[in-house]
Amino acid sequence: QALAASMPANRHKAAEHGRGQALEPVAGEQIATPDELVTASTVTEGWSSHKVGDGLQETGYNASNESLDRVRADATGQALSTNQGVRIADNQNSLKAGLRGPSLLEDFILREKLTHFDHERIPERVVHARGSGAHGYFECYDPLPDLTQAAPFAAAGKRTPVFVRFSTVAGERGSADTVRDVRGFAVKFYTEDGNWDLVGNNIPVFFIQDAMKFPDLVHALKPEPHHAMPQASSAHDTFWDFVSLSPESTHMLMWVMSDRAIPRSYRMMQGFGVHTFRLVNAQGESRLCKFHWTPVAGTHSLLWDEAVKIAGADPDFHRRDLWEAIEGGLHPEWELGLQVFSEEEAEAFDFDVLDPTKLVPEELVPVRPVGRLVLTRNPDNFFAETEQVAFCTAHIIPGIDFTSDPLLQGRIHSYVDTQLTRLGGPNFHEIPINTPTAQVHNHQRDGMHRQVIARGRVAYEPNSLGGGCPFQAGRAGFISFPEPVQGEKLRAKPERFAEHHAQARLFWRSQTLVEQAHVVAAFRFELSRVQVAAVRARVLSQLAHVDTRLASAVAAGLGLPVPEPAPLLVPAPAEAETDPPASAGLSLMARPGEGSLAGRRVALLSHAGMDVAGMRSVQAALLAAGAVPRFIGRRLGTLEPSLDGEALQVEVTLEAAPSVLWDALVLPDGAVADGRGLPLQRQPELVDFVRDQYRHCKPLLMLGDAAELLRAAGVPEALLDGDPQLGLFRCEAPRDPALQIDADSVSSFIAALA
Ligand code: HDE
Repeated sequence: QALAASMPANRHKAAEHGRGQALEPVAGEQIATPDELVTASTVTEGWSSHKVGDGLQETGYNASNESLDRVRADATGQALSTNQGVRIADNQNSLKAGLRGPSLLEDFILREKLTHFDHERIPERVVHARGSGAHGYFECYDPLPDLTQAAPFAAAGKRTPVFVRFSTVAGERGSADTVRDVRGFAVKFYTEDGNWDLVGNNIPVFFIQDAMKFPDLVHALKPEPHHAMPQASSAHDTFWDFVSLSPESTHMLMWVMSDRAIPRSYRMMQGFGVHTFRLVNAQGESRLCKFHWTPVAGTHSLLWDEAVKIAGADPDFHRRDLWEAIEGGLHPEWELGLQVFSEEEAEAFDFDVLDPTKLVPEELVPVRPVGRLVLTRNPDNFFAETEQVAFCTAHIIPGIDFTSDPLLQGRIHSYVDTQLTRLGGPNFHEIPINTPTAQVHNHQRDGMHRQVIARGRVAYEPNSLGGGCPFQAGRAGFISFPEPVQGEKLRAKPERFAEHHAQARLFWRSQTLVEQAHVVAAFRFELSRVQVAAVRARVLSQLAHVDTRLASAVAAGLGLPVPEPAPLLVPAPAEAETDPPASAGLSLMARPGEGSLAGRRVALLSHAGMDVAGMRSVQAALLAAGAVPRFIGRRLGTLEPSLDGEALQVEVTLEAAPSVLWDALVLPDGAVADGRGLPLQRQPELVDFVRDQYRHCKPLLMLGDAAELLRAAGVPEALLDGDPQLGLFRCEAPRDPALQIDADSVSSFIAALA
């Protein structure tokens, strides 16, 4: 013990087994692991929620972070060492024979360093390679024991730690965030009954109905194999060839061509479990269920022109937004809602709930709010956490079960399988981010990168030599819902899977005119990139089943006539039977959110000669509302003020942060020319900035006369003095010595931005 205390400890080893024990384990004695500290009661007790009660602190106990503490390394105050713990004297020079001599093979320090470096990369995910993650918790509003025994829903106020990863699908690991694509929304719940992964997307339906087609879909979507283009884009022949020959994709295409596929932020998009899942209560009774995540910040998207430009200006736009929000304490939040229904109710729907190209309209089954997800902490290390996290649809816990959705059934296999290659073997569950907070004991042994040192001679069950341990948990363990199954072995689909257009039409009809215009523009853009004319025509023949106005608007943009609708496998059902006129929740506009400015970026244009005090009062109002106002100008550094003598530091330049990176713009009073006397309207970068703000419909606040600059930016004459309806505000108070800013204009501007 005395020796142990005097030795420099490797905190990983020491923390795992206790310092003395690590050096001198007692034979045959069970060693308490930190996991034993995490029991149901420590997770649940003392963390009631302000939603259900007493208004408590935001960041709670997070058991997943606690278990990661075992392996968190901090080099502060430490010497460099090799992986064997040998201190390194010189990290600048390799070992050579003489100053100019050849390097020596015996330089184990150089060789270890290069060898490790050579193997730093692991294969990227075959889909969803580009992603960003964060830690947080799920908090239940009300217990749901009548529906499910799943641990996260056991008690009001109970918090379950989670790790969440958002992603794009098609692009490689280094591709841009703002491409048109589906977004992944994967949540790992570390429950006391084991890990539950809800691996969803931001769109509630999918392209295909059967796992058998997934490799074909992905091969068609990914860069074409001969020249490896295009990156992170579906706008090419092979994708549209495949989907035009797969009418089941039509509904999903409507969503992907909508603004859902270019979200403003991960914090501002919905998430869906997509498949119909099963909830099972302690009595073994089961109901069917769809999962919905709804952002408290509301659903907001970019415009296509913004998305394209942001991809160049800041390819990490969504990653940065999530990171900065969490660092800034603006913890992103979603509400979890369930649509719960019985098998009998499902039978009565005119679509099959096992078909993942169909959603359950909220008019049929309302969404019941059951809890909230809050992201409170950024990862310490991107690779160790966000890259190595392994989400698997097979990871479910008592209370949750699968249905026979043929897409889900394939996924249950695929996710575990893919980790074997990506993470290098069957022990990926031992990578800290994947380790459950629940105890893990079984007779699985060995394999690449095994971490656990399983003690004793018994690695089989039944056994008597190990006292029968670990033993079967019986009713305390996972029991599959005994769904009755019968039928012939066959490769086929139910007939209701053959109808592909009714819900695509429902989606179209549920969009506002603006959203419809964006859908048309997206189809036009994508299809104009397609080279083979027959593919374009075939897509139009599918759209003709959805809506004639849609089909002809897209066709007009391509200079094509609308072709005959594609032949149908089963006759289209009579419209009145299938088509509710619209489903309110399908429009992005249906969920404006709580009206907060949290994390919204506002450019405060700064020029020599401006009224600094006025700008500062707007800055204060924006900060108070949770926005991120920054002074932006042509050059960094101090500006010479003319009106009030206050010096101002420009924080960011027009070049570094072009217009598309901002949600709104404030133009100062008093700036008509820059320090060189050049009028603002003759500075092209400034004019472009204002033009894009205006074109992208961003709120604009003028603290004085900005007519010349706006005119140069192409703003129509009638709007030069502002138009609140269009989000253009002009402070009424003229430039005056007291520098009073008209508070009404500022608050209208803030309201418009929210
Ligand atoms: Fe995935 N999917 N997928 N997928 N998926 C993967 O797993 C797969 C599907 C989704 O942040 C892969 O670990 C098959 C639907 C997300 O790490 C892979 C089928 C939905 C993520 C895989 C589907 C998803 C993935 C690639 C059809 C929405 C990222 C790397 C049968 C409900 C998770 C990996 C993360 C990742 C297979 C269809 C969502 C290859 C075979 C439907 C969010 O295993």
